Amino acid sequence: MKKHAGQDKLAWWREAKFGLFIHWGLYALAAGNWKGQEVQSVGEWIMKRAAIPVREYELLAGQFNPVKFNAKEWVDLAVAAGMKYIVITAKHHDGFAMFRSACSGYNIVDATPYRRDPMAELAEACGRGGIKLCFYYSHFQDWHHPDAFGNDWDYPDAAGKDFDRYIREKALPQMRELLTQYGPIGLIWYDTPGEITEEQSRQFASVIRELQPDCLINSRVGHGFYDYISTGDNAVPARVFEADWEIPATLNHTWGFKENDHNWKDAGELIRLLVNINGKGGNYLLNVGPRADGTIPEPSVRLLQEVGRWVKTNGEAIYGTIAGPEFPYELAWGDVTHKPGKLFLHIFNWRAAFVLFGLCNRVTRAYLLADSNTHVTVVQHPTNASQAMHRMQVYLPQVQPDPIATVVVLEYEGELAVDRLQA
Ligand code: JFZ
Repeated sequence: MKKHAGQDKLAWWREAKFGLFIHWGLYALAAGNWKGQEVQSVGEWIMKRAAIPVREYELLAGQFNPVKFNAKEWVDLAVAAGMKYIVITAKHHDGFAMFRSACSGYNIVDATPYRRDPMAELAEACGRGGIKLCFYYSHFQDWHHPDAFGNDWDYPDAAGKDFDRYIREKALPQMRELLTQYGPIGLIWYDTPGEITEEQSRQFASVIRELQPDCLINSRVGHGFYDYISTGDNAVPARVFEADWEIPATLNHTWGFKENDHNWKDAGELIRLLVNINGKGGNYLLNVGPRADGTIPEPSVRLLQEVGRWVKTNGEAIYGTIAGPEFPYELAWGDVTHKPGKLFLHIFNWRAAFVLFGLCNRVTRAYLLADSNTHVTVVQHPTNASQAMHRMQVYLPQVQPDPIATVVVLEYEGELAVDRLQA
């Protein structure tokens, strides 16, 4: 249950609909392999899955030198994709801070030959590019700290752990650093709350409320201290979900870079997901896993650019859309997004004509979003004795204008009303 009433501060996030997730840390050096063996897990979990001792994993820091990292290129890619915010792993479960941290020497500035703070550079580039910078912070799991949760191979004595000491000495001080060193932060993305207590979750929320009251908090903070809901990873709600929600999702199977993960989705699939998620009321937070040298794998770059080309043309049907409606029958031709006064029909499976059941409102104008001169004919049939439901015939050009998805705009009168199936 949500305990903070999010009002206007959610406005930018509701408008955004599409964000870039970045999982980047020491695990990118391992790239999914340990001692010549591929480790069967997502890349950022390699330390735990291979039970790598802290003293051994720490050695990665000495080799981490992302000399090709260029904050502007990453931000430009997010902009090209049509994304409005970036959420980057400031600290993942491995406990390594990818930012300047005075309270733990286990950070990119003090422990690597790179000696620079990529978060400062990203904050600057995001400011210029009009992108909201946001941080992922693993608050419950920290496999490096002896008192935190998750590392039972170096620190097997669960009873001897003092989780509050970890919170006091590392987690909350680092949250203060993240909330004071980089200007305004759009949101904090906490993760895997596990057995965290209500009081501990409250502390992780309070530090944000105190230092940056406009900064949003995702539901993985635990115990309801959130502004919006994170769904399961890659888990798309089956139906329209009238809430503020966001889905974290991958382009392949891993979050952190894995050199052998070539399970790329294609651009059409990603655009379908974006439209489907937005249509159900959610934001799509789509991940890239940069390499240890600071470059983003080429397939990820290409996919995001392809998606972005489509979003650029069809952005009106993405940004600021709201949940629903649900029509009485499945839409064999595609999917729908919605704004008050406008329905956007995304035609993925082209046909020159189809019937949309259930729309009660009178349509005043119908056209293609990419080309408002292309008129679309609609013929509406209200209910009568032989027809229990409103029905509308839609006539499209013979040839599909956009090979991925063509958007038909239906401008309608009044409050949206849709028939339901009746028993
Ligand atoms: C977590 C992390 O453990 C993972 O490494 C990655 O950062 C991902 C975004 O989040 O993994 C989860 C957390 C929650 C669910 C699944 C994976 N879940 O609720 O389905």
